Amino acid sequence: MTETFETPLLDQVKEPRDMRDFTLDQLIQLADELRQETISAVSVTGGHLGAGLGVVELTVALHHVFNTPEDRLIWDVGHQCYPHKILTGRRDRIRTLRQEGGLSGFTKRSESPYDPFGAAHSSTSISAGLGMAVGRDILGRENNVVSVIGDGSMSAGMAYEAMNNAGAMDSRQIVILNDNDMSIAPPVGAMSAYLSRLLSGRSYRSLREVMKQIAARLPDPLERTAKRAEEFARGMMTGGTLFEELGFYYVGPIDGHNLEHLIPVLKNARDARNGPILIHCVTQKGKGYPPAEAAADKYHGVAKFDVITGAQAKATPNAPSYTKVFAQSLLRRPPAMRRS
Ligand SMILES: Cc1ncc(C[n+]2csc(CCOP(=O)(O)OP(=O)(O)O)c2C)c(N)n1
Repeated sequence: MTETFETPLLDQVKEPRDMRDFTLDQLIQLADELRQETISAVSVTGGHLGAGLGVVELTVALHHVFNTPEDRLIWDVGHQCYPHKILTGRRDRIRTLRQEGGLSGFTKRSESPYDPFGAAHSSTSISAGLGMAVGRDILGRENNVVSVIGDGSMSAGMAYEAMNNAGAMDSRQIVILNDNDMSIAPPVGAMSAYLSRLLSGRSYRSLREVMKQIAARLPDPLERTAKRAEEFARGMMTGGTLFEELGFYYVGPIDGHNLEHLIPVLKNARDARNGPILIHCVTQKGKGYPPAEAAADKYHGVAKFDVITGAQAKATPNAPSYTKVFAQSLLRRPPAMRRS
């Protein structure tokens, strides 16, 4: 069974420029409509749901604040990009997700100029963003580069290789750490424990605190006042974060579902003129859809489902698994092609 819903604001957004002048109230309503549309689409296609629901507000805020596609927006893994696809000219095809001839379930460069980086592998977005930032600097351009990476993906080696280089090169780049305390399943390991400690030591920062913190990165003439603000803000912190030690300017944690907070923080990050910035956003995977919020895996990947009950379609009995078909197809290849 499906739910009917109205989407008067989403209907007006063919591309992100259509929402750049929206008021805060309109953006909040747009996020609600976008969430409904995402749930509705995935209920008929199946696919990744929880991650996309967790970044609905972030997606709205990013496309509102940044001049995409000129500003590059890179989604790590890309499995959370369905709301992004809906806002970037692909709403009419969103119910073809992952179908033959339809939209990809990940970001895909050939699909849209709003997808500057094709993904599916995790943990590559900071590295890709750094490459784009350095390229931009060489070409003397001004566009922003924003990478959104989850806490799960932040635990892989490539993210650290990228931060190692980003901190040293000091290129202007924004990284948003989307911390929902979930990977495909609940996360394990030292990084997850570290982020939990970071959060428990610092409740959400108030908007005022975060603005003071980030003001230090704004260009002159604000700089002198900002420097004092920075000292004030830093004095309240419990010590350097890992990200600061690696050369990032750390901002947060902030509530990634609160557009009133997200928008000014993103605007300030956009207008900051130097170095890499990491904005620590706290979100909830599956946000706004009770069956997803209640599920142990937060509906990371789902079959088609009933929107009202959340019940997922059962797998077709005896249907072969993807990996089995893949393995059998490899085995059917002539022996010469099997040698690597
Ligand atoms: C190199 C690589 N390893 C493993 C995976 C499987 N995988 C898909 S999503 C994901 C992590 C998801 O966690 P997170 O980055 O926190 O994003 P969230 O889904 O919570 O938004 C992983 C490990 C992958 N896509 N690529």
